[in-house]
Amino acid sequence: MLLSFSNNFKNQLLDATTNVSKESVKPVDKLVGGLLAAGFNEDSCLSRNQSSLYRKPSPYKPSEYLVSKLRSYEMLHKRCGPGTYAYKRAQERLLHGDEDLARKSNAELCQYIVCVPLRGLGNRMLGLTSLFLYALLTERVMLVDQRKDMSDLFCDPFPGSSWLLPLNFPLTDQIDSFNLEHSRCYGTMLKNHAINSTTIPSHLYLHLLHDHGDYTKMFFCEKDQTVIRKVPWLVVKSNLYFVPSLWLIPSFQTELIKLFPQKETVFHHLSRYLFHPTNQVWGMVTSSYNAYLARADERLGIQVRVYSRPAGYFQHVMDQIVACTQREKLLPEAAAQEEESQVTNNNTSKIPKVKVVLVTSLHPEYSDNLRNMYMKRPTWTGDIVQVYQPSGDRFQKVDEKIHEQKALAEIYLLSLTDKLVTSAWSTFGYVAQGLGGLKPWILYKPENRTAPDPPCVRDYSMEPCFLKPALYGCEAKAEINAPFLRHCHDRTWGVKLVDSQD
Ligand SMILES: Nc1nc2c(ncn2[C@@H]2O[C@H](COP(=O)(O)OP(=O)(O)OP(=O)(O)O)[C@@H](O)[C@H]2O)c(=O)[nH]1
Ligand SMILES: [Mg+2]
Repeated sequence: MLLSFSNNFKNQLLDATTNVSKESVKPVDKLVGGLLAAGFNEDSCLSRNQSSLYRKPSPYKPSEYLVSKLRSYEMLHKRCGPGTYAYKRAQERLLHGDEDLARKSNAELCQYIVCVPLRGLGNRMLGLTSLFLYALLTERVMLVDQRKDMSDLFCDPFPGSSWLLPLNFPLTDQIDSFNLEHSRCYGTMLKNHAINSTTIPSHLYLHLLHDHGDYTKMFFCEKDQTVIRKVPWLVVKSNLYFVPSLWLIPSFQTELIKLFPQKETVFHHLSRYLFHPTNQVWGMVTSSYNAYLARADERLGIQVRVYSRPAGYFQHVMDQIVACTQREKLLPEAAAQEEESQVTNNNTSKIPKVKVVLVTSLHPEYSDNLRNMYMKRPTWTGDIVQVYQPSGDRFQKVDEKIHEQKALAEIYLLSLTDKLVTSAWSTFGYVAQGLGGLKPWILYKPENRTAPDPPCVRDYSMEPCFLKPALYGCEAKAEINAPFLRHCHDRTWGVKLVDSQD
């Protein structure tokens, strides 16, 4: 049985990669319901076309309006992206900055958003997705700081043009010095009365990081947006999923409702549109999948993030994982030694199911212990539990290429499971659940080194949590009361988008 599943899987892969169509093989929706554009060179980014072979089709369809908006965005990016005449002109304007920009209409000029996603892969992916949605809403071209490992991790998502910010971008040397106090930071300019609707700078720095100050929060106000809209170049550092606050800006809300009639699908669709692992990362995903996950009857992902300092293996976290997976019936109970013969007699006539558990963590001990538990003792249901952890690097090395490639491969693998357990507060888990279209069971954050009771809770949505919501004295102050926002299970002061409050 295991062999035939594996062979069938390989055949499907072969058919899809060689474009051979056979009646026996279901057609594969390579373009993800129209979300992805056709016309890419398949070999340069295998994940783009092969992902649909590894994923179940998403039950959530992108709206036609979103699809057409993405196609228009791609045209804009092609017209204004690196290497174009428009880009050269915009760069000159940035260097010389002597035009009266306030009098030029947006349509005449290409406008840009330079994304500097920061620290931690999950954080970066959430920041990028939020900024891309902002770019879509404001018709800006999004270019991404490539000095770290962007091109080692992700393929270009837009056809015929690069999303990487050219290395000779005139402000490259200044990017690292941009912070809350910088004279070009939006908050600082507001404080100094250095910006208003008639004094428009050629570029502006936006600090949308976890430590955003009160003035930064004005970014989410309608009247501030009318000023920011006129600035040709925005440089933004972000590590947050700030999409819920965009929803509170009235002029964006109308458009957002058309783009996403199902509010809980924003990250799901945009992440599947944007993030295509490079061939090197895809090799890691497919080799793990084919070796460990393809043959399973059921796949459970468990993402273990430990925040205590120092981090590492803790018995209370292990107990919490076992308690959650058993209480929620995600894994069968293992029998005690004296019960073994009883269990064996009970299950003689049953064909056992193979449940594969994919554990991701910086610490290998969690999967080691879970594996030992199921290796030593039979399960009450007779099912076989196999535990696999692709890596356990122990320490976070956020700027190391291979480390981050492994992290991306693991996020991707988690997104291919049937059911998912994640850790509270972890953006790593948020990305996996969103990509996978999975409502996870969240392991509550342990306090005082004890396993919480209950150990976990089923989330109400697959959307990521906005962990540090921006509230201020404009429209955004109504944030918590908006019918489409709800506090997160894993962080009471965080918010996320929902379709209904139930
Ligand atoms: N390979 C791998 N790396 C991990 C894992 N958990 C954390 N990391 C590393 O640690 C970083 C964690 O940053 P994020 O992806 O933002 O995840 P997070 O859980 O929100 O962590 P913080 O942002 O630091 O609070 C990743 O970029 C990885 O380098 C894991 O399970 N596997
Ligand atoms: Mg994070």
